[in-house]
Amino acid sequence: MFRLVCVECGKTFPPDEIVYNCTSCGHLLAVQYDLDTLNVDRGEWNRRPLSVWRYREILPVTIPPVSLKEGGTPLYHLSRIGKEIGLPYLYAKHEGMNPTGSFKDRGMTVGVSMALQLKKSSVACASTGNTSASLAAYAAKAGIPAVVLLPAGKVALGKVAQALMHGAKVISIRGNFDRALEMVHELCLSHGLYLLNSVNPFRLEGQKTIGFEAVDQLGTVPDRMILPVGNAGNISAVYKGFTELISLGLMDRMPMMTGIQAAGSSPVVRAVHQNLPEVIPEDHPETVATAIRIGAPVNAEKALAAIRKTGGTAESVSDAEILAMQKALARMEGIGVEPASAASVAGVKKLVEMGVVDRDERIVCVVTGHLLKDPETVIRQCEPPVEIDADLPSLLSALQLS
Ligand code: AN7
Repeated sequence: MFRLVCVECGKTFPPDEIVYNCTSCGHLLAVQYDLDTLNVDRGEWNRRPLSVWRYREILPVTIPPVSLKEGGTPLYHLSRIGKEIGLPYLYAKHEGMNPTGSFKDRGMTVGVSMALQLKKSSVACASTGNTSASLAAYAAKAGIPAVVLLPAGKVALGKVAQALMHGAKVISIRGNFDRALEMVHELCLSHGLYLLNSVNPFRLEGQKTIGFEAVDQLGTVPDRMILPVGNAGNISAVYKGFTELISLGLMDRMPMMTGIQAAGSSPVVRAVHQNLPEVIPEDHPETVATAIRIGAPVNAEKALAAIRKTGGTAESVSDAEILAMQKALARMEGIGVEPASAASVAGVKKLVEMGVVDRDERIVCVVTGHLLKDPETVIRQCEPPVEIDADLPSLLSALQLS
């Protein structure tokens, strides 16, 4: 059994009420389970395949889920990059290996399942790209229509391609993501579409399983979890999941939750550094990592709590640092990620150099989306292929061999 509870005033709502914000104070909602009456068996979990649904006792879905086999993503030891920056226990959880190439699939398998469970017949979101790609695919699997709003000209090519091909109604607005989210929220309230942005507490339930899997794969609790932050939903989700495992007696300590933003779009970092009670939105966020080009993160209050209660921190990285780490991951580790994802690893490098992170920490960086999401940014950074005549002397000459 579960209910929705306001994170600010504690007002509760029944599990089948369609509500995205507290009707009393307007703050965010979270899913709350009766953990002390839950019968969770660690051995039983370990016998199930590594996936979102391994942890179904602490997920809200009671119907057969809408699933494309999400989760179960690889955890890689970053041996070369770790050696270079002086961290022997540095790992990357590659969420780009999900069905549509990002961690959003964990949220959407739960969110779209909940749409059906709540008898909703259409879904919608605003997106910097990955959410729209994922929603389009899961709505297709569920057999219901999806509407997605994108900031015109600011969504990576692969993501738009996915949303279009999976059959969503794709609308580009002449405005940024933050405005698109306001618009789709209003549309959902007035016209009854089911809103699947991360303000929807059920979506975050799916995403918390990133942390569960990381602990299971590592065989121990990491000292620190590092995530790129846009809307701040994912870092909030992973923290919430950990609090549940601790309540269930399945985890004995809390990792330091650490968020990384792009320098041109870093309201959460500013709030942490200046110890502000809440985030001050940025009107004109800008970064090459378009996935996290977000000025008014809707989950900021949850993320600030996660960072502060765990002794974590937040830091920003420049676009140049992001792109350099994207290339390092690709060339030194064989791991292909999109720019926003590289922010988490670029961030840990900076935090080590600043002396904030200890060298003996066991650290899991979540890399959130696949390299192929944003081919245009890749092409801009790499030398184009050398074109030659189709004969061996030309090949040898191109390779500078004699
Ligand atoms: C690759 O798709 O917000 O802090 O609309 O695509 O939970 O927002 C994407 C966010 C990190 C940030 N990495 O996660 C969207 C969207 C990638 C992302 C984030 C996003 P949150």
